[in-house]
Amino acid sequence: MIEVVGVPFDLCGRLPGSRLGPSALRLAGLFAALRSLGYVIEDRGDLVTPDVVPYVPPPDPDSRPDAIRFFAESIAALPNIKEAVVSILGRGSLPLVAGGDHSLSIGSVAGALATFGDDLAVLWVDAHADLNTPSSSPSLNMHGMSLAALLGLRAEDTPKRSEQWGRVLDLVGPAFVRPSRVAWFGLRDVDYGERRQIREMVGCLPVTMHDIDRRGLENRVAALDEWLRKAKARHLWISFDVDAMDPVLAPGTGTAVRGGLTYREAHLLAELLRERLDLKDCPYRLVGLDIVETNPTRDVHNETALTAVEWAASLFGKTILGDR
Ligand SMILES: [Mn+2]
Repeated sequence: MIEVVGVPFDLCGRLPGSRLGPSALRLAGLFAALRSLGYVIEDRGDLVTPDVVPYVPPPDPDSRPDAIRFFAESIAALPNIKEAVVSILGRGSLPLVAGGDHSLSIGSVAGALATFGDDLAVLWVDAHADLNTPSSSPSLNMHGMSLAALLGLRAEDTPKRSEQWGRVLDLVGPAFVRPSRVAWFGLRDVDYGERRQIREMVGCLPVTMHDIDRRGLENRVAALDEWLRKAKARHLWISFDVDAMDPVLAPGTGTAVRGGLTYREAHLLAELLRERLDLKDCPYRLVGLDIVETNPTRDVHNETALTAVEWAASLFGKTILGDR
């Protein structure tokens, strides 16, 4: 059974609009797609609704605020997301968390950590590494800090930002994701501080677009599978940021970067992951999925949500000849 929870929260993204993402995914036929594969799927509704529309000021390179943007709203929303995931996992169901900006994954994956401890591997399908801390983040938007929070990364910072970051880490812990249990797929826009961080993370697996171009997608999924087996975590959480896909295919997102996964690459990734998950000897199982950063205000005819729904269908077992 799959339980869908919508998180229409977008205050920690670059642009407002992904608060409409859960509705866009529902309207794109998420439920029909998964039901047709034989799953029982329940809609748990939407969790939090921001009651403000943020003013996004033009970037000012000379002044950086001494606080995480929309910290109060975020720190109020995250425990609800975490609790929802804990209770869905407690019922033995698979949570599908529909966002919303990527900061929600701090809450969703924290729910998995609370349930499975650090016996958890995380696959971050994203153009970005999301490894900034408040001290390295140029924008102070928390959607670029989610993995840093889940890893429990500490950083030297101003007293105010340190206090805020400490509260985020308190919400995630005591168990954090181990650096050797993080993989990315589709990376192509990585900040300076994040590159350094990745180099320090012994055992992690960053699969960049360069790697995919060079070695081939099937080869990189095989490497991912091998890595997952070595990482020895029995539970896998996939966090799917729609900006992993090329903006030609998925324009409806706030941080589009050219050169992403094509339609066929994205689907092959999902299908190959499903093939491996279905193997009798597969030592890990899929325990949860985020689909984040779908922003209908940037989209054309809801294409991005439609593509994300089709991607999820492939991940949950849809094949062309449908022999299951
Ligand atoms: Mn992201």
